[in-house]
Amino acid sequence: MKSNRRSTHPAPESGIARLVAVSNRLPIALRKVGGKWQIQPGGGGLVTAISPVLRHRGGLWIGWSGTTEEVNWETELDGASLSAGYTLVPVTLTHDEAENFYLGFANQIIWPLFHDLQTRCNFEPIFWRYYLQVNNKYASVIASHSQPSDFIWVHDYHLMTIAQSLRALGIERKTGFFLHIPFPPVDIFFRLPWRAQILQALLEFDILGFQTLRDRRNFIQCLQYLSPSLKTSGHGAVLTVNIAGRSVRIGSFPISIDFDEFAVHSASREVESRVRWLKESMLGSQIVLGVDRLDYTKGLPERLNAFRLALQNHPDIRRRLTFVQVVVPSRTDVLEYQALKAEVEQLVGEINGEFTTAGWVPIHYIFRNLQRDELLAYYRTAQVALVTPVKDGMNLVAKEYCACHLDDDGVLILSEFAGAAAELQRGALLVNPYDVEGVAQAIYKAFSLSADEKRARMRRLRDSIKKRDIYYWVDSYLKAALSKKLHDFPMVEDYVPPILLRTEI
Ligand code: GDG
Repeated sequence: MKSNRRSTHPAPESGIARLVAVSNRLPIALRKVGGKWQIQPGGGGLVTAISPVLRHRGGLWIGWSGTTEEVNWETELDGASLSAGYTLVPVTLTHDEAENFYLGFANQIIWPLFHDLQTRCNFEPIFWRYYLQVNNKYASVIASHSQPSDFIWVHDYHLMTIAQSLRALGIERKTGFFLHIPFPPVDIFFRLPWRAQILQALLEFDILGFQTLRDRRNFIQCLQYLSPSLKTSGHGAVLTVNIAGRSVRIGSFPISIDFDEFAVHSASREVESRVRWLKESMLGSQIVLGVDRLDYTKGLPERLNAFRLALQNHPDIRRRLTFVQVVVPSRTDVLEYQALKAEVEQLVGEINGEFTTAGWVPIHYIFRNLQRDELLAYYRTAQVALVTPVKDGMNLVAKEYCACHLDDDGVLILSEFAGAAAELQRGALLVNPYDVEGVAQAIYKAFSLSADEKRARMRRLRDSIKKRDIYYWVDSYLKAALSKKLHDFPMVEDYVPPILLRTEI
């Protein structure tokens, strides 16, 4: 790997580490329109979570731009760095790497396996070789753009072997890993042909973070299966394991949202006017809302079948409830996702065909990325949110919905298999997403709850999300990793991200 320039931006204060976030994708989306690249802010939970943390703190974000085409990064990403408030450093991937590492190992093996859907896995050996190759590539970029005092915070399942790659390069850095998706139980994880290599590679990080105690427990059980004498010490959210002469901290850090920002933005004039318009156009019908990326983990067909059953079993809710399902396009070039889209659209068509009457269409299906104001207006207007993934690391939509319910109204129906259920079980109506009858009953129950009970539940939900917001998440992770808090990474007054650092691999 060659790099023609090295980072010139110093750590904000000597002895205080900068944050270097590393993830599969940079927090932007590049799209070619009429032969020119356009940059848009990226979507997804990770971007929502990390951007406020790096902004104006002199941090770096290292990741892939999402394209394998030639791009003049110096002109394209510099502007993006400026508007992001921190420096973006691209990792370039070849077509074969994107195919075998990203679409292959990450999306055809780890994603389904870690969501307990092992029958969807394609354990193709070549994928593994590319996974290691691309992780090595990221490690080389980290090596040339970071300093020994930096804290390298690696995100998610695409990059589980980076710490091992850094060590192989002889680079000593303090490293942390956070897994945004679930960690599966031992009997599922052990189907992975490279299970021992992945566990060993993860243990090269100084700290490993999981979304919930369930995920942390699954991970430790996998370690103990391979190494039965392994002992953990400590108690509470963060444990320590001593293995092969190293001490690794293993914690549970439920990710969250910028609660106050959602609350303030959802009360803005723009959102208010959209809320009024939505209410008028619903003609008195209440909204049940689903917002999901197009993904088979989100339980979309099961949810639609449950709504159909609710309409069949409870004719009194017809015309009085309208299900608005927002599906955000994702991985639409993958056959499996095209099949899921077709299945969802067929179900929507069938249900609408069966129940539509003059002036009322039971399901409003939106297949596109909504503008933020529009999304927040839906959150605010919906009387019920239906968040029923078959498995989910956390699910930020559940938390965002509650943050926007300023009047403490609204009911959250939440899958017990979403990581968020651990924190939100006292206020939400918990359901098993596979139990279509149970979800249908929950929809009816949400519709029939008294105003007092709705308010009491929503207050509980909002209190708990506000108390443990995104800043609490970052602080708890950094405290466990470095005995520091977010504020120990000082805000840099008038910070302007430096010229983008071009990397040649
Ligand atoms: C992964 C894990 C974990 C959705 N539709 C629109 C839109 N969104 C935003 C939401 C939310 C984000 O996308 C989705 O976050 P989730 O957490 O629900 O799901 P994943 O993308 O699968 O995220 C997940 C997360 O990482 C964080 O650790 O919770 O379990 O799978 O922020 O607001 N945003 C806009 N328009 C839309 O139409 N603007």
